[in-house]
Amino acid sequence: MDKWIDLRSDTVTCPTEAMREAMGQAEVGDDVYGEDVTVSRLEAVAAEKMGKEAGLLVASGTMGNLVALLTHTHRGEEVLVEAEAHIYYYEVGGMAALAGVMPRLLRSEKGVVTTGHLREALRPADLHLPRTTLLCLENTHNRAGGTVASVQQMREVTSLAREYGLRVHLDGARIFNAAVALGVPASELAKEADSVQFCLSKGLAAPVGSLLVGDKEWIDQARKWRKTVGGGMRQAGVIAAAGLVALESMVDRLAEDHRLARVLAEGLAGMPGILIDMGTVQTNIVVFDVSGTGMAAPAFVTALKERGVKCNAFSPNTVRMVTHKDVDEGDIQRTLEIVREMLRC
Ligand code: TLP
Repeated sequence: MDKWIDLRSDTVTCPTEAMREAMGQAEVGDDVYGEDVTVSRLEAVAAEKMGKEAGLLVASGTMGNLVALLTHTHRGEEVLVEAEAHIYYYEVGGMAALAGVMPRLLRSEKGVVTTGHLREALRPADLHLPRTTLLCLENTHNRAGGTVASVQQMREVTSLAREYGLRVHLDGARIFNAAVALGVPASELAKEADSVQFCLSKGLAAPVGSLLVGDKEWIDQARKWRKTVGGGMRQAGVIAAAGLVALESMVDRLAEDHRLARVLAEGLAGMPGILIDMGTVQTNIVVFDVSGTGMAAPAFVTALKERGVKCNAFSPNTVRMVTHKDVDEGDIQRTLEIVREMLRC
C-alpha cells in the first residue's frame, strides 16, 4: 500500500518537525535525581494548565492511571468506575493485579456518569462490604465514542462523591479534546478531581508520555509509586521537550479533528446498513454499528484494510475510527468513497 489512511487511533500520530527539533536540542539531566530541567518544566506547565500544584511525567496513560490507583487506594478497597472505562476495560487488569482494588461498575449516559448513576452504586458502610475510597471518571469517554462530560456534570458528580468521602481520579487521556469541544480551559474540567491523568501521545501528537497532576503532597507519593513500577526515567527531557511543544502548539488544532470526525460520521450515517448515534460524535472518535451491512466488525475492518484504510473493531458489531493530525479532509473523503464502494451503494 502506497499510503495508508490510518484511523485506528490518534495514538498513531507522528511527532511534528518542531517536536523533533526540540527533542534534539533538549537540555537534559538525570530525572531520578530531579536534575532534568526539561522534565521539570513540562511537569510545571502541565500542573499550571490543569490548575493543580504539581505534575509528574509518566511513560503512558496506563502507567499514569495505575500510579494514581496505587497512590489513592489500599489493597482490598473498592473503586467506583464506569463499566466501559479504559482504566477497567483496557488496562490489562492492572487495577486488580497490581493495585489490588475491587472495581464496582457504574452505569452512564453515553459515558457520562451522573449523580443518579453514582447513587445507584453508593452503599452505606457495612461490615460485609469493602471500603469505597475512589471514584474514577473518564473525559472524553473513549468507548462511548469520545463523548464529553460538561463542567457542570463533572462538578455535580464529584461533589456527591465528596459527600461520601471519596477521592476522585480523572482519566483525562483526551481532556484537551473535551476542553476544545466545550470551549473551556482544561483546568475547569480538572478542577473538581484530586488527580488527573492526560496524554501527550494521542491527539497532541507527541511520541510518548502522559502527565499525572494533583496537589504537591499527592504527587510526591505518586513519584514514589512511579519508581516502584519502574517508571523512574533518566534523561527523559528528550521526551518532555516534545511534550512541551505538544502543549504549546497542538491543542487548538484538535477542533479540526473534531470537524473531520463529524464529516466522516455524517458520510457513514448515510450509508445503508451503518448505524451511528450522531449524539456521540462530539470529538475525534466515531463508533458505528455495521451489523446491518451483513458483515461483523472484524470482517468489515479486514475488508477496509485490503482497500487501504485501517480502523479497529470495537465490539463484535461496532467499528471505531479516530481522526487526528495525520489525516486530512481528502483522506476522510477517500475513506467514505472506499466504504461506499465496498458496500456498493
Ligand atoms: N487508548 C487507546 C487504546 O488503549 C484503546 C486508544 O487507541 O484509544 N485512557 C484512555 C481514555 C485511553 O483512551 C487510553 C488509550 C489510555 C487511558 C491509555 O493510554 P496509553 O495507551 O498511553 O497507555
